[in-house]
Amino acid sequence: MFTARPFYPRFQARGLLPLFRLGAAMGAITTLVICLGLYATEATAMGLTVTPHTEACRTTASSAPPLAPMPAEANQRIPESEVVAGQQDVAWAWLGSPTRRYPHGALGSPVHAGSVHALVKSRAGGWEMIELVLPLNRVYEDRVPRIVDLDRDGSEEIVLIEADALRGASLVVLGIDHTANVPRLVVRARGPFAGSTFRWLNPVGVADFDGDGQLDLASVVTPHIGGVLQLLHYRPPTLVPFARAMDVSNHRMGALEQRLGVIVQQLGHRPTIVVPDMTRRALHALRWDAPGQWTELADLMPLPGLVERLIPMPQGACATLADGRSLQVKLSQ
Ligand SMILES: [Ca+2]
Ligand SMILES: [Ca+2]
Repeated sequence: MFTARPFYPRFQARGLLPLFRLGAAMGAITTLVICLGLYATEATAMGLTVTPHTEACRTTASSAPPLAPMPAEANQRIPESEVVAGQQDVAWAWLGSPTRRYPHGALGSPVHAGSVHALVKSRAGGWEMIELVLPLNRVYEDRVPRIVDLDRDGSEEIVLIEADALRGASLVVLGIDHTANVPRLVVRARGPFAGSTFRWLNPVGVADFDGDGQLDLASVVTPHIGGVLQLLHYRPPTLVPFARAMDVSNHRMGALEQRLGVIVQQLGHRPTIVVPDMTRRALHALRWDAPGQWTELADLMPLPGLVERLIPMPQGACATLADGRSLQVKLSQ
């Protein structure tokens, strides 16, 4: 068994649920203890517990040293974007070539990336800086390259949001091609486009959601206007959607923060996705069972404020609310 991976490995570096089978959650007793408007003690829905957290949510930094020093060129990355370190054959990856040619402010700025760059290990064992430059009708509408070995062949892939001037955003997986003398960044697989100009999507992470032994991707399509949680198989040259669920959002329009959904892996169970509903005032805990069948492990869990960020914690997540409060979210089954 492998562990579900959030997309940020080292850095920082309703009502309408027609496809859901509410499973064990139906009929569960929800206890909310709210004192004087404060979320004083504990709120419990079946399988999901939310408690105040005394500390600010923090990501756990990797203790592993970088594979190679960060190149100076990474300082030329687009504003407010991340340089991300890999663990196998991608030492670093970052977004470059800032451009305003796709003036969409989903991430708070109309400046997006016209290229992606990576320091990768060559077949000879040295480190090579490589890049992929997009055509003029495309940008990376993203701020963080996600490095993950999706097919577990020892070579890492890079997952990005690429936006087309007419068809909107799609999820794209880049890989390192070694068939030439020097390594090249190439597109390995692409998911469906969101549909039209300025339609966006935001990835959640990777895990084996259907239990076939292969890693899959999870993404929320159009998180600002009726988000749809989509699960996709990695089947180069395509990312093939195989499940969808409504009433979710993992991004606030205009926010730089893209981390608003976590994947919880529990022994003996398929991965569970904890993600806000469209209002971002409640959390879903969703596990895919079979075509057309989801289990919602908890009743929709109300929160005492708008959630702005969800980052992984053991068996759950740390949630940051818009007013700065932190909550500990735990899945108990
Ligand atoms: Ca790979
Ligand atoms: Ca799978």
